[in-house]
Amino acid sequence: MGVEPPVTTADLFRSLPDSPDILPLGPGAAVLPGFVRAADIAECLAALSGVLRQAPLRHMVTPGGHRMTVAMSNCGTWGWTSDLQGYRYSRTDPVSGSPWPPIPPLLAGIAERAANRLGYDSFRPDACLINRYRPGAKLSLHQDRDEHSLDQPIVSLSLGLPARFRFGGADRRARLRQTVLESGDVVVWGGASRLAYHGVLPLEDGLHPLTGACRLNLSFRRT
Ligand code: MD3
Ligand code: FE
Repeated sequence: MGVEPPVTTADLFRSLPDSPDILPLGPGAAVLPGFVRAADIAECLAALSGVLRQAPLRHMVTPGGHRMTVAMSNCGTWGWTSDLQGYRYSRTDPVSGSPWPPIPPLLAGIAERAANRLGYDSFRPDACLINRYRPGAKLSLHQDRDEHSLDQPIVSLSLGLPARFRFGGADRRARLRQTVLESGDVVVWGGASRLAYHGVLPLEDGLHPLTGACRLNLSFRRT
């Protein structure tokens, strides 16, 4: 009868993610829960309010003619837009005709540090899509494929009310998994997960101390 070698603390840790603050979601994708702490979230929101004064949130229309329930805006060199003509990145805000406001350095720094944690050492976002969900707002299952840099991740920062997020694989038929994204959570979507189908279920009612009855999601991209 063989005697098992003793289980060491190192053995126990090998079966866990590299670090308890990184939760793998899929190939190349991971959540950094609470990467932005409550005290810093207020500063993120202050930076964001400056952006939204220059480029107010608006409900875009899909190429199919549906008004999106999520209100959107952008900062960065490029901004994502949708209208009856299609989806595209534009240097200017179609509402004002002016360039989108720059990405506030505080926010770009958070996205870059999060990407660094997952091994992307040269992530420099040139676009940041700002999504605002009020109760009932949702995002149907889709892929993000309007960018050229599919080797670069998308980094998302959630602020305010929690949301149920669904994601599958690069094939629409892949089975869906769900996770709740909370205020301060950052998700890095790279590698094989970059083209994963994903969406957000209708936001539930609630009140967040910093955002009130809404959730904001910032997704940092390299076009
Ligand atoms: C997974 N926004 O704006 S961010 C979007 O919470 C979008 O507002 C969601 O999907 C939101 O396009 C999710 C997280 C996210 C962003 C890009 C991804 C997840 C992704 C690209 C590939 C796979
Ligand atoms: Fe998306």
